[in-house]
Amino acid sequence: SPESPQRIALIGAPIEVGTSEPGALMGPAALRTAGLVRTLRDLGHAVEDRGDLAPAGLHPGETGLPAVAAWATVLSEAVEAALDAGDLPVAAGGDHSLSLGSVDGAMRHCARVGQPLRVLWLDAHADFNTPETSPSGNVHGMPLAALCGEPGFTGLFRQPAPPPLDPQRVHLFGLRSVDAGERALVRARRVGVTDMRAIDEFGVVAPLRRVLERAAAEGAHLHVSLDIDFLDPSVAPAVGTAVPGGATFREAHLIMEMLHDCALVRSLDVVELNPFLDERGRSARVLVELVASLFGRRILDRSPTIPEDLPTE
Ligand code: 4U7
Ligand code: MN
Ligand code: MN
Ligand code: MN
Repeated sequence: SPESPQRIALIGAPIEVGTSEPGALMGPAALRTAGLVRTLRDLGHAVEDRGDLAPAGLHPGETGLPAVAAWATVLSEAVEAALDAGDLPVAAGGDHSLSLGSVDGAMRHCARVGQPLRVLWLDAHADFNTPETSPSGNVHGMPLAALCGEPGFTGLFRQPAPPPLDPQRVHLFGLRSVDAGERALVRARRVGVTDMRAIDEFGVVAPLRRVLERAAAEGAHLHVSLDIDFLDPSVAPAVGTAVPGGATFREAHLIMEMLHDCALVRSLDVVELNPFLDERGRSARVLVELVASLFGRRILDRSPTIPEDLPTE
């Protein structure tokens, strides 16, 4: 059992209006089938599966910004309510437009209790396109730009809306695919970035430690948004937008273990799993294993020891 059992609210958001590749709406079901709830309970947590959300009045097959806004609203309300009740919401997607709702909900909760919010975005992509810069028009490539108050997103959020997210409080981790327009925006807005080049050079530990130290220093609420394409596609093939050169299985686990140890994570998204593209449930299982590490699974029940008989200089 973990040092600190949590109350976890699992919120399914079978949303795929943000992508042109169908299949992501099966994500929550696949994560449940892979044992997400059981795994978290086995770690000693109290898990309440709230089932899948369904925006009222949204017709199946409805697309475009109104559909995205309907999802953002129900998810924002669910995440905010969970946080207000002291639960740790895990939003299971669904494509990454899901974060428009989950991060919005976290922003509202944090504004009310006066806690600073930081966002760790584990993703191959920056997801900082606007309708203007987007080469695809797919909203799952835009959530951070919308949350950070870039123009072109009117009508997306519940009103009255809190002030937009400060881009300097967002950290992109694992970045390796950026479009020309969003590249300029990421730089101009001074979004925090650890790209794959930096991970190749320094590993995941030093850059992540720096991010977590900043968050710890201000007692922040850390929201983690885990896009499955952060992982190398050889580890998790169930992705619509695969980019080679991603995080390895062990790099990803080490990140999750560090996130557990820092005890700052207060809300989580697990997004972009496309079970239609999976190989016998492999990617869904990898995601469940990663979430388990984030919630306290460790290889042994004690801290690692460095062998004493290591040769010394
Ligand atoms: B994901 C892309 F052009 N940048 O905007 C776009 F490469 O949530 C991909 O990170 C976005 O998976 C990927 O369409 C969105 C593209
Ligand atoms: Mn993404
Ligand atoms: Mn991505
Ligand atoms: Mn994707």
